[in-house]
Amino acid sequence: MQICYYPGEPNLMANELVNVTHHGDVLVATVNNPPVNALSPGVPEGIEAAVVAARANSSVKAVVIIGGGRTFVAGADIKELEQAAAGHGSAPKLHGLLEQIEDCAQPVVMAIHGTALGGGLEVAMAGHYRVAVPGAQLGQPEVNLGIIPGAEGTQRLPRLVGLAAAVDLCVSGKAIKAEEALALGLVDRIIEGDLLAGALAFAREMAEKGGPHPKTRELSRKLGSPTENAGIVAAGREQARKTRRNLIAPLAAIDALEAAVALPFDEGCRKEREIITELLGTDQCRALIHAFFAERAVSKIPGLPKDLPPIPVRQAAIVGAGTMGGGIAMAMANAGIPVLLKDSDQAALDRGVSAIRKNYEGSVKKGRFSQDVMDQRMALIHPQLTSAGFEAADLVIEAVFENLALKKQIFTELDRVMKPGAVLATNTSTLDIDAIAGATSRPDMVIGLHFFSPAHVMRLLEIVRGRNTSPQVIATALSLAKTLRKVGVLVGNCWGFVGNRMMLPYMREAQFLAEEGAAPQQVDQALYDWGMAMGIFAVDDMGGIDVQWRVRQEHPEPAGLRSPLVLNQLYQMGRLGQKTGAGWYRYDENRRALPDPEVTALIRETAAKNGIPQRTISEAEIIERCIYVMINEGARILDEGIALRASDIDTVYLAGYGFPAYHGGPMWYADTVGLAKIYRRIEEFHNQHGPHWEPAPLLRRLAAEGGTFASLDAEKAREERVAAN
Ligand code: 3H9
Repeated sequence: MQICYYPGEPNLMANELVNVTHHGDVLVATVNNPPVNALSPGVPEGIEAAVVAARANSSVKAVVIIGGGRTFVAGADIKELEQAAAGHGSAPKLHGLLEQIEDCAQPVVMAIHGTALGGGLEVAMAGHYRVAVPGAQLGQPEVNLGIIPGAEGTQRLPRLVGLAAAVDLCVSGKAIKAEEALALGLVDRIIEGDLLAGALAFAREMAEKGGPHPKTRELSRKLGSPTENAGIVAAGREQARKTRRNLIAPLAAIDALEAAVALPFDEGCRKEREIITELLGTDQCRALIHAFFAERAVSKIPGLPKDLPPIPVRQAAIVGAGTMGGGIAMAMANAGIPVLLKDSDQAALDRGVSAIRKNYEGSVKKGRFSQDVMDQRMALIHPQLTSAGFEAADLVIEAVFENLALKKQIFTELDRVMKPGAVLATNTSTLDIDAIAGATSRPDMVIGLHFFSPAHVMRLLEIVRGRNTSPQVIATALSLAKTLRKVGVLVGNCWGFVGNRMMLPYMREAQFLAEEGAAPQQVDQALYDWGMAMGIFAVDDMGGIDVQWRVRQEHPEPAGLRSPLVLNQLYQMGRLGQKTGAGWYRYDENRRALPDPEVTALIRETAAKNGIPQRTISEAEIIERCIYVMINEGARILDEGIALRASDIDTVYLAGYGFPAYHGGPMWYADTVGLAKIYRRIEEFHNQHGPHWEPAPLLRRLAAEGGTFASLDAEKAREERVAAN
């Protein structure tokens, strides 16, 4: 293999990000920009130089463009887009590169493995042909970042796959496998075995066949008639409004795709450029880019050596086969980890196993996986009444109900049974990890693994570090989160950790709003319209009024602070939420929540008895009080070091609490509104509603300094870099 750097032709020189090699009469350009071969500055230039060189060299009969390392090109460099979204620069312009590729007289073959996403797929579509390994993933995920494909993707994609499939891909942002891409016409051949060898053979075959080779921009066969297209576009818009609620980008993507079928290619490209430029200036785009990097920042733990090897988890054990234990067992089995599922009560164990089976059967029925896969997963879960075999497990997760005395007793027993070096984890959602660790002789091996229900579905895993938890146990928990395809966020030990500690004041404030005159359904509608996945009263009914009641018994408001009044009465009336058919709402036979006049009357009576005046409350006040109360608690959590970064709090809320990603998470949203404004409102609420609105000291300081949570994160990151060097 000869490496050619084109000495003497500096303008055409491929660079260190793109290697050029000659394989006989085929020129191969290999993108080497780890980890994901993003189109960072230098990469488009490198590819273009390689193609220009090929075009000028008559001995080159074909070109193959391929990714080095684990993937083809996973898109534009999102750091560059982040800069553009912040007003520094513009979206990368790839038109020149794409034209060079498409106008090349020799066939240009894109050889895809790993992922061809966003700008990566856009580059690939400018090639005359695309080949891919089985399972390679192709997609236009730009809407997840608040933008649209902006490198002519909205113009080439419908020409290759038709408008309907293009709308589906651009609106959903989903990636499809090479096999589906082949069926759609996005890929020309699947290469089994060595990709480069297959791509070289394909390229020679195409060169032999002779040109002209298909230029995607000139294809029109799949563009459809105006009548057909009008129907597709209308249906797409309806779908986008339903499935991508409140998001601007999916609708904008449809506008650009509509231009592709209605306008000449160049005009369509101009329209696409206008749209992406506009989108890059939106709060939604900045928030979604923040959410992308926030999720990736959680695995960077200051002081935790990167090369610290996690303890391999080859065998797991779980204590408690209830909803949480069963869900965690499924999460383990889904990742291929054998798991012993213990419950000391035969009936509870049977119920747990049958719930797991039912759940898997549902997935098989829906076609999510085959009966074989279900059988394999079931075989990995070993229900049992004793701790037999626990001594061989590398990790045990206790998932019994929230009772400290019981948990301590279980940990004393686990300490006796588990082998040295095993990780002892608790799934507690509120209790003191150090108190639980104190029941063992090895507090360094104890950690909180707070899963969210349903544990095999929800992406968030709060990893709670105790006072003595060892770095290796933390590294193991972070690595386990990745294995389980979850977002593991390391948090400190306090009541409720990050998520539930912020949730409690949020629930409380919603109840105060109801007592002051906003109906539960009005509060819920305002929150839903703002973007929350569910209204808070509906959440309360789903989780169980008894659950919240118990939490409030164990964790009452400090003396002198206002406390919600109606919840106790619902509890006493046996209105425990969805499970009893009534809570804040009444539920019909289809579990549809209906406003209940009985609750309205109960709230009115309670307010009257307690001298709480009733008034009309605006949607804006509902949002401010519900969201700002979380932000205020988040600021305390950050100040106390319970969360490492404001962006970690955002990730907790985005991955586990149905917070809308286009608001970036509570702390990012606070920055967007402006901390001075938020602080002023909190002061007003403090004066109006009492001491539970005491502003957090960190919020006061940042508001006074004109700071933001994001700048605080950036400052910390800088200090950590300095400390690490
Ligand atoms: C686009 O293309 C716009 C175009 O239309 C052109 C407009 C003009 N850029 O996720 P991981 C980093 S928009 C920069 O943990 P995985 C990531 O931050 C883009 N950096 O790996 C992380 O860094 P660190 C469309 C990126 O194996 C590291 O790579 N494309 C980019 O679990 C590893 O990432 C997308 O939206 C990027 N494009 O998953 C794809 N991608 O180690 C976005 C990743 O410092 N990327 N990084 O924390 C992904 O979905 C996943 O990263 C991928 C790999 C599936 C590729």
